[in-house]
Amino acid sequence: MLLIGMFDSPFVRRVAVTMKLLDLPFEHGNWSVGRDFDRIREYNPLGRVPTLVTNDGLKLMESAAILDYIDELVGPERALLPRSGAERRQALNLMAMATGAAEKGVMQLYERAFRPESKRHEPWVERCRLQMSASLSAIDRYLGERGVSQWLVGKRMTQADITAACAFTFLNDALRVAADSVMYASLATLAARCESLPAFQETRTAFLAPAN
Ligand SMILES: N[C@@H](CCC(=O)N[C@@H](CS)C(=O)NCC(=O)O)C(=O)O
Repeated sequence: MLLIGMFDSPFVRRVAVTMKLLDLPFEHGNWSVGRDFDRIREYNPLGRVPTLVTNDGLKLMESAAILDYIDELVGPERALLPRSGAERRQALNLMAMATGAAEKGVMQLYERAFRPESKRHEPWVERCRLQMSASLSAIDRYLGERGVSQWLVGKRMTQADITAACAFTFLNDALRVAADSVMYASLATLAARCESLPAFQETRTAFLAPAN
C-alpha cells in the first residue's frame, strides 16, 4: 500500500501509527501539500493528505475513511475502534474533538502560510485558537476524571488514544499549546505514553511549517 502525506500531519500520522501497530506494511509517499500539490492531486482531487492507495489500487481519502478500511481489513478482533455501544460512541466523540482541535491548528498555520500578511484576519485566528484549546481541555478533563494512568476508552489502547496523542504532539510541535506545563497535564501524560511506543517513534518527525 502507498500512504501519501508527511508524518508531521496528525491525520497522516494517525494512519501510519495504526498501520504499524497492526503490522500492515506500506510505502511512504513523503510528499508536501505545498510543494507536491500537483502530484498529490493525481491521487486525490482535493489535493489533501492522507491518501492511501490500497493493494487493489483503490484510492482512499480522509483519515477516518482510511482507518475504517484498515479496521475492516484486520477484522473485528484487532480493529482499533471499539465495535459498538457506549465505548464506540465515546471513542468517536473524543476523536472528533481531537481531530477538530488539530484542524483548527492547521487553519491557524495556513493563515500564516498561504495568506499574505495584509490579508490575515486576527479575530478568525483567535476563534480557531479558542475552539482548539476548548477541545483539548475537554479531552484533558475527561481523562483526568477517568484517571491519568488509564487509556481513554475501555482497557486497551484504541484509536481514540492514537488520535488524541497524534493531535496533541502536532499542536505542541507546531503551536506550543502546552507551553505552560500545567495545561493539559493528563493529555500530555497520555501522549508521552503513546510516544514511547515504537509505532509512534518510527513516525515521529520534526514539524515543518507549511510552505507554498
Ligand atoms: N479531515 C481530513 C483532514 C486532512 C488535512 O487537513 N490534511 C492537511 C494536511 S495536515 C492537508 O492535506 N492540507 C492541504 C489542503 O487542505 O489544501 C482528514 O482527516 O484526512
